[in-house]
Amino acid sequence: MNRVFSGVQPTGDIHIGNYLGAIRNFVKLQDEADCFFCVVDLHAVTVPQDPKILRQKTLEVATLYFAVGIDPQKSTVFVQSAVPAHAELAWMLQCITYFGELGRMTQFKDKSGGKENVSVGLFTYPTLMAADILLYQTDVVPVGQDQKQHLELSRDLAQRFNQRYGETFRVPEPFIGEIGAKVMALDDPAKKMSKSAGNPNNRIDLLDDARTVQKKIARAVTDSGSEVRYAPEDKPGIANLMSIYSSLSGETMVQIEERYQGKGYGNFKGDLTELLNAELGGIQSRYQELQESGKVLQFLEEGAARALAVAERTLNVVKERMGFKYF
Ligand code: ATP
Ligand code: LTN
Repeated sequence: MNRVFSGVQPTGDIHIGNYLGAIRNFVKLQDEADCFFCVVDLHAVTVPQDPKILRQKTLEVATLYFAVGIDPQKSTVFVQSAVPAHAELAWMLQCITYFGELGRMTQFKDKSGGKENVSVGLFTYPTLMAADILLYQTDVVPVGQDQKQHLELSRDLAQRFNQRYGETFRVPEPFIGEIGAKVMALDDPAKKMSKSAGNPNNRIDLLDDARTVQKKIARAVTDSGSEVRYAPEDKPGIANLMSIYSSLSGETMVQIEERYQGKGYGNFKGDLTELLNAELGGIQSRYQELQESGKVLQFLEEGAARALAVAERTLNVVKERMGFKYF
């Protein structure tokens, strides 16, 4: 059985980009693979965090994992900081990661650009991500398009380590869906939908209520004209909304174009709002139930124990290979 690993940071609010690009694929994969899904709180502290809010957000992401349909019986769901092997392997991998390699990471350039006092952790962030993945001898990593470069680094580090110290890590493959892999911002279709963007109107959060969704979609940037036509170059705003529509309804772009022929943007936006609210409504009621059940911490504790056992196995081999094994 294939091993799957992925992670989401407990920063900001989880939005439909995270859902359609990554988390929804987690749910599909759990029936065919041995899945590990992590809330990567060590990654979150690469930029300043309030400890109380970090803890609250970590539990929120974990609860959302279960609310979207990740089953704690089928998948191992855990918090990264509960498994010390992640930080330990990250150090070892940092020592085979080149400065130049990390300097080329576009996410680092975007997130550090124009800022003073950028942490070293933000720079080495992709190496910690490689440690997450390699510890579990992962075959497949479901992520959005923006993580492709980080995945390449994970593959390079696995191969480099194997060459220097002998076969130790499986070399992971990315799994990037065709539709939804890059959901763009509602207020600016040239940028990706993002948790850390200042304007909350850039995104639809999984926990947004129906009225907020309606307002955000009504305000979403469209293009001149009124034709619902898929033309990412000429009409990036409407193309982005059509991608979201298609991800939710399963219809192709041609089918959507036919359905809205002669009907204009207003009609299309109304139906998209309904589709979104139907999907989010189900997630939100399961979220509520999970919160009330008080079971999330227990699931996470069981998950951490399972993850720890697998991670320790790999870490022991790494230590042996590197000359760190004495007893
Ligand atoms: P930030 O924008 O603050 O960096 P983020 O929204 O990218 O945060 P992450 O926790 O970094 O959130 O990402 C979680 C998962 O969601 C990753 O697999 C990432 O590739 C995916 N993802 C993030 N944004 C999008 C998007 N706009 N479209 C599709 N997938 C996305
Ligand atoms: N960097 C990722 C989050 C992440 C991740 C991982 C994803 C951390 N570790 C391991 C897949 C596998 C992001 O979405 N920004």
